[in-house]
Amino acid sequence: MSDEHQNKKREQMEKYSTNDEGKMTTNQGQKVSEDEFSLKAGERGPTLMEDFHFREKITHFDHERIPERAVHARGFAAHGVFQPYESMEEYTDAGFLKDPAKETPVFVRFSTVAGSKGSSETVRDVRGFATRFYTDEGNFDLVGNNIPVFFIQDAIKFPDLIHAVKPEPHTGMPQAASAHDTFWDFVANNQESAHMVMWAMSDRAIPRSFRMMEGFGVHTFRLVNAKGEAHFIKFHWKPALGTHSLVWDEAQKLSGKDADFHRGDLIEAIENGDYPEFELGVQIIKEEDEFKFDFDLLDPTKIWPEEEVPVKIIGKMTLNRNVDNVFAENEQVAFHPGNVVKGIDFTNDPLLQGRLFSYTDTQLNRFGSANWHELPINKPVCPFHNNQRDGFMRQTINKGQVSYHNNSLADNKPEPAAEEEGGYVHYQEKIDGHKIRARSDSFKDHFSQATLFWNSMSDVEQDHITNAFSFELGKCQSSSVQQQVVDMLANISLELAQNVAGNIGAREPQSGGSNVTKSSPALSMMNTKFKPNTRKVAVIIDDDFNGEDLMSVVNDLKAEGIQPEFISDKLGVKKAKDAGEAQVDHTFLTADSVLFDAVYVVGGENITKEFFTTANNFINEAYSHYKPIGATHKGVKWLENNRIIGKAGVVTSDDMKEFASQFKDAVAAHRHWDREMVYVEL
Ligand code: HDE
Repeated sequence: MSDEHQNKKREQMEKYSTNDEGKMTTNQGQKVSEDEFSLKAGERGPTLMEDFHFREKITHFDHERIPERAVHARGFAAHGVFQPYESMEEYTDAGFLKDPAKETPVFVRFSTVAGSKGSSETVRDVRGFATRFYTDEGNFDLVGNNIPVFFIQDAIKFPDLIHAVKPEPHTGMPQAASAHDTFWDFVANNQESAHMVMWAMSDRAIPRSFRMMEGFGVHTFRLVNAKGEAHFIKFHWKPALGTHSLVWDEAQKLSGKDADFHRGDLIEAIENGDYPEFELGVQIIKEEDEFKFDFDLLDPTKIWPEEEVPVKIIGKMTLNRNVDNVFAENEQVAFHPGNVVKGIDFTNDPLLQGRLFSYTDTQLNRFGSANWHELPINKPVCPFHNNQRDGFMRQTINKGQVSYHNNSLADNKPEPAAEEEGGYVHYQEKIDGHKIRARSDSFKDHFSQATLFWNSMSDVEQDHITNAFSFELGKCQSSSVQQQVVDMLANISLELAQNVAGNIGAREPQSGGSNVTKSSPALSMMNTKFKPNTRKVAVIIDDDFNGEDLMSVVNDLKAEGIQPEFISDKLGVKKAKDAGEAQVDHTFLTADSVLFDAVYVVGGENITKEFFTTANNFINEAYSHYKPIGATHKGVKWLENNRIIGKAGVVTSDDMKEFASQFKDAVAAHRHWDREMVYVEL
């Protein structure tokens, strides 16, 4: 085992790992002499019941599947570490947040919500962002999403929401998509969803990469310090590479070209040593300020605008190791928002309260036993013991006679007090109320923050939201549902409602609108970080290119963390006209424009018509997705043919140094929205 990235969790998991090297045996340890033919009565005779090897192999296979997650079935995970920048002792007694020298192992699973386990990864959906911290004081699971609010305010509505968004029961369609009647019928008739659907229709719901998403704990939690003093907080993850998205047409095409696009991207980045990094931030509100805001802190359909309550960055998470086995780690991890450590506590957010029940229950269904905490990926790195015993698949051999409390025969008592012994003590919030099934009046404003979100978007982002609503509602069959949603949108923005109505043939609302004029610049992805690192550039190349110039550009791009890959008509080697050659990574058959962030057209001296036509489609598609396009040498001629020279994000130059520098900036910008499309003249 290499010592790189060694930590307590890894050491623990290594004990369960096997390389399956050596001679094959049955599960009982008998050496297997033959694994190709079952035992038969005669070469052409029936298989014999006594073939224990056959029976064992088939039986195990028959039972290999476990139920997929009810939601978030499609996901992928990685290991890493978290380290705080400073001690958060003032706010929390959580050990892993108090010592800046301490590295805590983490395991993160990213996911889509609606799709089944085998669905495409680039669909329009919320992304799960679940992080487990294996702290010395037990597991802390921050089970969040890449969108900071949720569709509903009370957990009792979760089954309704999920029934509405999952494939419709009478057809089993559509897979991994919200663009159908039942989802939008739910939204129109449960208008607390208004804020969240604005996010879900924005580009946040089609991330470029798991590495380029923000993460949010969504609910308000409490941090509690050693003195028992509490603060309300919200958790944030901020990606080092900034928050970036696909464009919708690209996302849809990617679903076909590479349904594993996001996991592939994560695996590759970690393999290349480009470890994804996320900074942990907290927004903090004093207990006595609970009622000072125009939203209720317990309402999970509300954000705390960053301009009003700044995000304090408190540490960094680095993902540095891929999983060894997808089932044992990715599938068997059982997150639970109720897994907290001392110093972190819940609030009365009714969505969070309901989640605290659901996650235990769902794991019982997935694993068929209460012993899932014994699975290697779920085991805390600190010792754990109590009087719980037995059950299906129990592995621990609890020695001794005592499995009850109180007792006098053993010393297995609870730790009495938080401060002295580290036992978890719940924050002693005073509660006084009537038993009642109701929504608090303070939860009833469903539209102000939806408008805040809309106001905060750039023109491009607003266009994308309008188009997304038009797409989703355009896919609905029921004109009543379409109209109900349009009428609902009028409460957020009349302009949005009217534009969507125009696109889908619904009646344009004439009144409505919002008097919210505030905006929150932090919500716009235009204000994120822009970096060239790990962006993939398709270098289109044929024989007789200028070798020296190409290498100069490629080296300069690589120095900026950009990843050039060579694309041509055939695999093999392409020869330069001067010195050098290039190994082709992909052909036009195996690669596609949507798999790259940018295109660099180098060309060659004597390309064929077929080559030119195929390459042209590649370039045009990248252009239509607003991607950076660069060209030197013969490539410049091609772009002239396409009439795209001089357009935004299109870089050409005779000077290779200057070209590489300008192209790098164009790549860092990611998309060039102010680019005009080239239309066919009528
Ligand atoms: Fe979940 N959610 N959820 N959820 N959730 C599950 O638990 C549930 C909610 C989230 O990668 C399930 O182990 C209820 C909000 C993530 O393994 C299930 C409610 C947020 C993941 C469940 C919510 C989330 C899940 C399915 C409403 C963001 C994937 C399998 C009260 C803060 C974790 C499982 C992973 C998974 C229930 C709402 C995030 C069924 C009842 C809000 C990231 O237990």
